[in-house]
Amino acid sequence: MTITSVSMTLVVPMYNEERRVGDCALPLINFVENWSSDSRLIFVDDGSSDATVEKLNVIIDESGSKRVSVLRRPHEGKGSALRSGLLRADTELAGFCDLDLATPLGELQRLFATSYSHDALVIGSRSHADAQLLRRESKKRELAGRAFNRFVQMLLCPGIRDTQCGAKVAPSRIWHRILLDSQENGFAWDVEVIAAALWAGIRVLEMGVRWSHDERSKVNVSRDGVSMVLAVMKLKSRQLTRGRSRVVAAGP
Ligand SMILES: Nc1nc2c(ncn2[C@@H]2O[C@H](COP(=O)(O)OP(=O)(O)O)[C@@H](O)[C@H]2O)c(=O)[nH]1
Ligand SMILES: [Mg+2]
Repeated sequence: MTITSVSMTLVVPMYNEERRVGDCALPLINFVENWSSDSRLIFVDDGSSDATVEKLNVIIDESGSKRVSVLRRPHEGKGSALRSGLLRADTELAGFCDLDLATPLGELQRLFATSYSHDALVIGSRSHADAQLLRRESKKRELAGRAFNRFVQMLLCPGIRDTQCGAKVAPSRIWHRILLDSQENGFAWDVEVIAAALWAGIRVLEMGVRWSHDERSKVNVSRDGVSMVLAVMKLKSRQLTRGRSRVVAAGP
């Protein structure tokens, strides 16, 4: 059996991507076309104010694919976009990747295969010994990423060395379970879902991937870094509150 005979949903978040969508949409469509016939590709547009959706619709029409949908939503953030896409998955497996294909599609396929064979949330990692960084981020971004990870490991996700790589896969059943309680709309959403999985006793596997940074990133280290740190603190306080109610519910 090959992994592509399994059904999957691939979610791709987009925000003002008119410059990149032309290069990346067709490889994504072709990738999903190669999987079982009930597989789906969902582009979630997070209220782009440029021509992202118009350009994407032309590419989808030209491809002739019947597996692709575009979900348009008001601008709320990457986490909110991913949650709404993944909650629509009714296939065996579901996952997401960044539009710029920073994690190549071959690597994504490995994540799908491992998730299926291990019934786990499988997360791509740039900090695992097996990772291969083809084009690295700037020193400043790498340092900020490392500091953020130390903080996240201390508070919520011990042992997870990279929560932020934009490629994660799980059986849809697992996504539905860990997204039940999800509230984080921004870039800290990845931390929220990993922490929720660990909390629920779901297996989380970190897999080194080949990865390539695209300079046209929209993530701003200073602006987004501060809001991510604040979001992680909020997640921790929610977890502490839930921990207390768990103890009370268990009773003496
Ligand atoms: N829904 C949503 N997606 C976003 C937002 N910002 C970035 N993205 C998407 O998230 C993915 C990664 O963004 P990118 O700018 O490459 O950031 P990087 O993580 O620094 O490489 C791409 O698919 C973007 O379109 C946002 O505010 N909302
Ligand atoms: Mg990128």
